[in-house]
Amino acid sequence: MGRKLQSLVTLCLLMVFCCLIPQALAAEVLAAYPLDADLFAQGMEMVDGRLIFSSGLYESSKIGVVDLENGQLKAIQKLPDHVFAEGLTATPAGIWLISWQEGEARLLDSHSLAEIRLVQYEGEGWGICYDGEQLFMSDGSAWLTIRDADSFEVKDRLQVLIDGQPIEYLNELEYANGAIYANVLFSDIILKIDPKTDQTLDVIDMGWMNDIVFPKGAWRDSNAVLNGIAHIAEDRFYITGKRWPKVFEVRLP
Ligand SMILES: [Ca+2]
Repeated sequence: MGRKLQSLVTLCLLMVFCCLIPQALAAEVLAAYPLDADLFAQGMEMVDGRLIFSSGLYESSKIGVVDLENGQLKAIQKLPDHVFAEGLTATPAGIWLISWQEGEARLLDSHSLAEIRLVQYEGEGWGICYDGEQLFMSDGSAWLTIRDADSFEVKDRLQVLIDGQPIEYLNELEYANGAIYANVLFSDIILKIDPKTDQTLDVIDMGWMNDIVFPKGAWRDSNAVLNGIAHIAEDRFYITGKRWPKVFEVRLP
């Protein structure tokens, strides 16, 4: 199946599932903060009260802390020009930051964000999260690779399913309240996944946010898609996207 047809099938499956479950529209915006719209959101996570954010693209990839007062990234650590930064997640040893096609994962100091260690891995890197014991990493497919949080070695894989059907293009991830939240590229949807059963618990449709982020007439970059989930506490999360001018605090089911 071609890539376009695959994404169409994925989208149709998600839309059907959305219609079937009433809680699919239960997200609620609590607050909005400015964000530098040049940033290319790839990973976002709250670490010791700071919103850590990675921004992609070759020659301009970086990681830093979002200043919610002015939307600028501060305490920036730039990545080498050949690296396209992707997702990030914090572990007791430091913050893991992965890359798209370079096979490089960096362990960074949780405070300074300075590089501690570099490891190589096979395949693509899209999103990553940590459940307190192990890492879950997406690569654009329906599979999540489970990795050791210290060595980054592969331990296992799980395939994300809705009614037995694999859901591709899993992107930015976040672990919260016993579930993995996953952005799905080519959609406005966040999946809530049970890592123990591989099954999708909820499909959260965030498409209604498009009119809030980009009101009628507002310029929108062609790359501007939902891609950024960071758990704050309980059911509250920060949500953003690539080239979005705002970060939103929302409640997710
Ligand atoms: Ca995240």
